[in-house]
Amino acid sequence: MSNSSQNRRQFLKNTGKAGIALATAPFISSWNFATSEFQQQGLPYAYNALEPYIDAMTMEIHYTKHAATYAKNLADACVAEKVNPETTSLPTLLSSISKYSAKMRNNAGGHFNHEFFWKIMKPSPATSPQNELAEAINKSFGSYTAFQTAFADAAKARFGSGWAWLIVKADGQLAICSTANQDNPLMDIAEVKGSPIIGLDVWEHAYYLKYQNRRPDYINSWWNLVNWELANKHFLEASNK
Ligand code: MN3
Repeated sequence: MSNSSQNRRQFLKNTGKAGIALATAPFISSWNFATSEFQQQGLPYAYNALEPYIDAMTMEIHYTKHAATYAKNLADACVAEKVNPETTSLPTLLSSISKYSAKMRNNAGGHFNHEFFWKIMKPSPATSPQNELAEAINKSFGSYTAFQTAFADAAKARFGSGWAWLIVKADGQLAICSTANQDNPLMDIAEVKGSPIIGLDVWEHAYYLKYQNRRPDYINSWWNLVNWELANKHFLEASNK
């Protein structure tokens, strides 16, 4: 048995004890979503695991109320609009979201975005981008610091509720963008399209209890949580490396 599968088995055993279900596959592996990925997956860490940067109460409400509601409403919309999760992948649905209702758009986006968000954070991650992604960030933005500034600017400038993203575009280039509400760069209606590498929720529900109106402080803290190992996997998959 390989080390990683041993670690995974041990992790599943541990999280099983804690009563937490865990997604069984890397999140965007081949962009091939199983039926279950239309449903809310377990958080891969405890509500308080991202302290002090994101507080436990925010995580609990965000996961059990906000995100759970997107998943439930997505299921309802799939029934009403005859989308079969057994034959359609979530990214495929997002890529033709303009053909569906606002309810489908908001909740398919909301569900995808939050599942992505939980996994792109982890306690005590690497402190900067890794390997191929680090190289690509330096090439595209000059340095990690310059990238952080540009990403934070996009997150701060998103008026109202939405998300900031680092994506790989179809031409293989990295880009920073932001989307309103629960839209994302996989949607055919997105202004800037591409595959998400990292994404930050800048809805007030994601930070208000701890940071109130100080969105820039939340953004600044968030760098302490970015799962750069997973971000690099997203980058390699999205750019076919
Ligand atoms: Mn949210």
